[in-house]
Amino acid sequence: SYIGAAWLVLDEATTSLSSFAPDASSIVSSIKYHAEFTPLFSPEKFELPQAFIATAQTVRDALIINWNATYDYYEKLNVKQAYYLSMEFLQGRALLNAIGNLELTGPYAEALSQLGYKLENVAHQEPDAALGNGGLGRLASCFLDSMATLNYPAWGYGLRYKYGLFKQQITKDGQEEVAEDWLEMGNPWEIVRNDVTYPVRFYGKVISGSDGKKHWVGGEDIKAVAHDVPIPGYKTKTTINLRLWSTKAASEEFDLNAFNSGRHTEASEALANAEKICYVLYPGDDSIEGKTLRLKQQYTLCSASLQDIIARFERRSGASVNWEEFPEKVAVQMNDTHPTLCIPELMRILIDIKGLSWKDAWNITQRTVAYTNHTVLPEALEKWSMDLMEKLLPRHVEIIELIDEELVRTIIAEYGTADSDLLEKKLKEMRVLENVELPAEFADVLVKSKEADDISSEEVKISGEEEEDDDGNDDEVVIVEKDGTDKSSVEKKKEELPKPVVEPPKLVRMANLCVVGGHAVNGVAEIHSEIVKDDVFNAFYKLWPEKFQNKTNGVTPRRWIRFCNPDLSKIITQWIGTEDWVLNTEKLAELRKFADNEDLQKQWREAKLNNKVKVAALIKERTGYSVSPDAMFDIQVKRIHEYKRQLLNIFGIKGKKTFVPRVCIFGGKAFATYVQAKRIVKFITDVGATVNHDPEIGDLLKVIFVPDYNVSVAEMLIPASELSQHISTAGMEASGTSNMKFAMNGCLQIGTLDGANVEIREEVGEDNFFLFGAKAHEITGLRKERAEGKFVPDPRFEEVKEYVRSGVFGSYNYDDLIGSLEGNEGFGRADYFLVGKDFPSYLECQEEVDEAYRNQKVRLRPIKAWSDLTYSQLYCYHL
Ligand code: HBZ
Repeated sequence: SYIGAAWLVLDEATTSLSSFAPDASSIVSSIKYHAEFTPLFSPEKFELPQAFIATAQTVRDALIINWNATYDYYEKLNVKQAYYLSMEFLQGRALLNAIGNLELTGPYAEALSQLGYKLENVAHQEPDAALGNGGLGRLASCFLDSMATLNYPAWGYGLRYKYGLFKQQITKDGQEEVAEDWLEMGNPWEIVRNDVTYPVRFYGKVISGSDGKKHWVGGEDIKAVAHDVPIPGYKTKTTINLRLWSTKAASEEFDLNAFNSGRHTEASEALANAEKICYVLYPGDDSIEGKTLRLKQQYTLCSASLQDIIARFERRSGASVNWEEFPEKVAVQMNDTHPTLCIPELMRILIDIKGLSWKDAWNITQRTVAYTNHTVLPEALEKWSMDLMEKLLPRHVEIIELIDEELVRTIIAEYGTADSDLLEKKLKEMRVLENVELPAEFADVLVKSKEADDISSEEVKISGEEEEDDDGNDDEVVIVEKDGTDKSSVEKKKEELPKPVVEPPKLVRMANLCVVGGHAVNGVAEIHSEIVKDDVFNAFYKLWPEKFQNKTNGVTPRRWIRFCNPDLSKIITQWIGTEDWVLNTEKLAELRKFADNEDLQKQWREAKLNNKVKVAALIKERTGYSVSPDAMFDIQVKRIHEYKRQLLNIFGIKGKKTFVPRVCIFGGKAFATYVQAKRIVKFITDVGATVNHDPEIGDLLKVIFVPDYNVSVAEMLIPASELSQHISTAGMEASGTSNMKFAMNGCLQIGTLDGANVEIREEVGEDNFFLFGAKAHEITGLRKERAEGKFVPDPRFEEVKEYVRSGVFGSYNYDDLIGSLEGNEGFGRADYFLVGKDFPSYLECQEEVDEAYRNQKVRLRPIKAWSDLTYSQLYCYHL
């Protein structure tokens, strides 16, 4: 390890920082003070929205005391700091979490009641900070909570998007997206740092100076402005920082002359251009403008954060800056490939600005940077067009070309030139640049590999994009975008037109750059990390096995049990006899000895029922449907994606023969341009609309789609869950994190052997995990079998499809949805995710679930379902 003892766990922080323990009456005074003197609304009114803002401002005061003290402490000790760079932080609400971590929930509840309000109602005023899509973003937020709680000197860096993840509305046409203006009422948590700004440059050109240095000149400069969000740890004074950048025009961009002569829009164009970089979380990037904007976002995050980190390092170094020591003071963790530009940016700053040699800069960069992978789908690994990158970031492309060149040298040194086929294969697999000719110096040795390169055009797609359909119709073909989000686009095939000869696009493979440029690569669950080594990055693993690690995901037990499920938390604390489990989830195992205790079982069921009653009210409010809290609450909430197989779940409801009363709850957002995912949403809501009104079915079955699933909705649903579904095609889900949250809340799971399900099953025991489906190592063979026409679908699967086709669920044409589950490789998606294959074993497994639910007393011992996958074990990068 490069890290050694430079990492400090600041235990001392818990004792050396100042204390802040106000009582209810002083909280009342400060709420009144903020309502009057720092209002974001009219100070004359004090209704719920004002109560929330003023309350949050008082909490922020408390956080600022600890936040400043924590920072001073790091500064004094000049500790090594970890920086988690992420394009996404899915924070959710902050109020209850903050006062919970500060152990001030009681006094705050009391203070608000003196002012005539219930804490819960005030807390519900807060909009979710949804600066993320799903698991990856929520993980970043959980990680910050855990780092603060464990007293690790760490910071998060991200972007302050004006609009978070869209609000999902369900209409008769399915999902509709509406802008989420989460900042509409102001953000009481952030500290706007007009004193912390950095220039960020785009475009321009590179010139070689007479000093032998490269200079990146011209182009356009914008300014990144820091917004700090204090992140408190639990039962510690450590309060770390989440620094989010917004963008502004560099000073003096406002053209007063243009404005005065009436050209108002033109005058402020530069301002608007700069600000729009941080407008939306994930700009649609089907257009070149959208792609440019996304790349600008990524570079803004990397450039501003690194300038800030470097400035801090220089300041703490005092008079003598020793760059060799940089990796002893700084760890940069890249959350997926989105912050990959950190690598060329750090190189650029070290070489062009600080004057270091390439060799020294490369050594420092590699020792500083590490990469977490969150996906194994090859087509989901980000690739950027070199043409676009060359225009936007010309100096970075030069650096990337040199990194690629060094890598080519390493590969040649490793594999020699004797076996040219092998060498070619390795180069093709490992190079950072794709479809780019090798530099001239390698031409002699590699004539053959060059030829192979010319014909290579690895299209990034899941299904046969250009293949002929069976029926020759002008069918839609779904293509998964190359950067791998769930935003497949739909393209009409243009048949009969002669195909123009197109040069394959020159691309930068960001994941390869991460593996080459960093010292550690981690997967997010055991099985995933194995796939990373054996498959996705196998060539790199063979070259540098020491770089590859596993860090199974985790979740913060504060937000995900202690605060979201107070009833259950009380029971746990009562039986274990201490609340230590909130910090050390291993302790939950102690509950197991009381598993069969009648009193505990009774208390447990009551707490669950209480939570179910609350969810029934939520469902009524959001959908108008009434559900019975006595039925089994069966939940699948996650982004809508074909690989997560919401279709298997909804088809399975029809396929099953026996039935215990169930409320089947779905929730999740489909990426705005992912047509197939949106069809799935429409289908689920159509099934609900039919089933839920059928008097013969009554309380035996309800199918609910909870609109606008987000962190706050998850905090309500998870405590009320009895069965949760984690049913992705094996090998596809990197880890999953909601599976852990459900397990922690005493919910049983049905799932495949995928992601962290594998570890959860080991933990909770086979009896408490309903396992079905093909295993990861079988998937390739099964797809091949299918392509060869050898797959014979189960009649029950055929029956369900027929039923859907018959039009019972309304007039919408479901041919495209069902088409995706049919055929062999020659037709559409050919059930790429093997819904049909796993259908029979899923049904059988669901029968077992029903059986277990019926005999609840014997089989459902929720205590056994606790996960003690501890957070500390999960997330200590580099320790
Ligand atoms: O990251 C998720 C994985 O699907 C899930 O299995 C894992 O538990 C979680 C945390 O490790 N991945 C994502 O959420 N990915 C994205 O949201 C994403 C966003 C932008 C992209 C690509 C992926 O360009």
